[in-house]
Amino acid sequence: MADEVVLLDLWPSIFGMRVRIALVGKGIKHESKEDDLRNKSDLLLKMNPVYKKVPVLIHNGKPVCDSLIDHRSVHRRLDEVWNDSSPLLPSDPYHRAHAGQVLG
Ligand SMILES: N[C@@H](CCC(=O)N[C@@H](CS)C(=O)NCC(=O)O)C(=O)O
Repeated sequence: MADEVVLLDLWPSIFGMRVRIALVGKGIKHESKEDDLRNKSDLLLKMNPVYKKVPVLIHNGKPVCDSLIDHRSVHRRLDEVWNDSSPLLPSDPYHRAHAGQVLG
């Protein structure tokens, strides 16, 4: 079954930009949905009920919410699932931690 990847986004968002670059860099087909942060969609409220922020990466119906926290959790997820193409983060845990600090 093909992966379903949806990005809840807002085009000027630097956080969203990080995820967009990662998706394109890894060649992951996805659908982008712009949200209106003054009138947040039901999907955003359902997928990120605590912080209600974009970006949210929805992979096969499951959300990953942060582009920065936990050493870029969206990026880690993309590397874990699409591990056959262009790694976004170093494999070494020490270097990965530094990538999160320096680039975050
Ligand atoms: N920790 C989040 C921050 C995301 C964030 O701050 N998104 C802003 C847009 S750039 C947002 O959705 N703001 C809506 C709000 O604060 O209600 C990340 O790393 O992705």
